[in-house]
Amino acid sequence: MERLGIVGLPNAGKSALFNAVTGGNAVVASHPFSTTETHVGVAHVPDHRLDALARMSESRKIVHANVELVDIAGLVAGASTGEGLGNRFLAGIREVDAIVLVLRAFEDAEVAGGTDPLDDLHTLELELVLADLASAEGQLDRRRKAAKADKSLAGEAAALEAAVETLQAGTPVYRSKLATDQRDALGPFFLLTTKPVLAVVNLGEDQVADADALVKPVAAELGDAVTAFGHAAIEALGVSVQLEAEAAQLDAAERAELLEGLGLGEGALPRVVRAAYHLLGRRTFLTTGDKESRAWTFRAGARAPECAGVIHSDFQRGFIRAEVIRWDELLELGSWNAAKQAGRLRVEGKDYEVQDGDVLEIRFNV
Ligand SMILES: Nc1nc2c(ncn2[C@@H]2O[C@H](COP(=O)(O)OP(=O)(O)O)[C@@H](O)[C@H]2O)c(=O)[nH]1
Ligand SMILES: [Mg+2]
Repeated sequence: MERLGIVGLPNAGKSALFNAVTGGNAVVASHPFSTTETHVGVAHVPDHRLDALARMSESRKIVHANVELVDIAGLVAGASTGEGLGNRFLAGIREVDAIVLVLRAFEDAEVAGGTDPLDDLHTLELELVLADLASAEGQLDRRRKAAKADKSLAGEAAALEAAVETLQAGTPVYRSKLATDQRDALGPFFLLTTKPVLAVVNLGEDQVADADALVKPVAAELGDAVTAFGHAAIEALGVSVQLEAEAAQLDAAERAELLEGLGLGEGALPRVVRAAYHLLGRRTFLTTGDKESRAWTFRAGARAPECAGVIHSDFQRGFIRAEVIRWDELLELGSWNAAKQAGRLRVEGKDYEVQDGDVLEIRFNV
């Protein structure tokens, strides 16, 4: 399962966000090191397509895609040189697939800390950059030597050199000018700022109306890096974490009423999880029937047999073909049988690139 690491300064609202998204119970408190150990929880990826198909099929069970969330404490200014919990947060960040930066905007005299999300961003980035710089510089000599002995390693060494230059200028790799193939070549070095980033600007209830004005400068600063798949590697969202955490405690109808009343639609928490899922290059295909409707996670660009293997390795090994239809076409036709009779199920072979929102049935033989 993909892991998202929540990173931010003390009191930015990391644990509150973690709890709101996972329904977990990380300690939420207004002092810097209340969370000295890392909490891990699982969040559903909300998906209205799945809900609609489950209603259509009258499924007895609905299974969402999931992501793992980690509440990583301990990042303070100077952490890379031993302040606070020192470098301990770094190990936590190395293990995640994407970083969720929580940047505080909410104002509350009782809760220590600054309230300018750009200040938070710069402080966090500096610590991440310093950590990466130490790590990248530490590996450079060895890589240069290795590249001299083996020319096929030259690309890797050159990418590392470019990264060191970027980091020395104080710029995280995710918003450097490095080309996509150079970024890919940095994979083996396990840097922190090569990971996709979702910035969550934590708004006070009274700031929700000004969300755009508070989020825009952060989005502009982060830039618009794209991944090897050509989709955004960086995104910024405004969320009133506390408000949404309170809403998350209510039952569905009350929650919808509260959020609608504030002009927040379905709320921002589903968007946070979905945005992160997409930054990771993850996509969803669906299966539906009276027993269950289910969202399955696959890698953007994967072909039908690989996707079949997500359901069961036998499906991949013995893959014959897939019957495919887009979720909204299926919904319109009303049932799998109706789609079949109308001749609307496409028959796709081994080379078919599965699309986000496809509904599949796999034919296999082992
Ligand atoms: N007023 C207000 N307080 C918040 C908000 N989000 C978090 N807090 C409070 O800020 C304090 C620190 O939150 P916490 O999630 O523990 O921060 P962490 O240190 O980043 O994990 C707690 O007292 C929260 O109740 C918010 O949106 N508005
Ligand atoms: Mg915390």
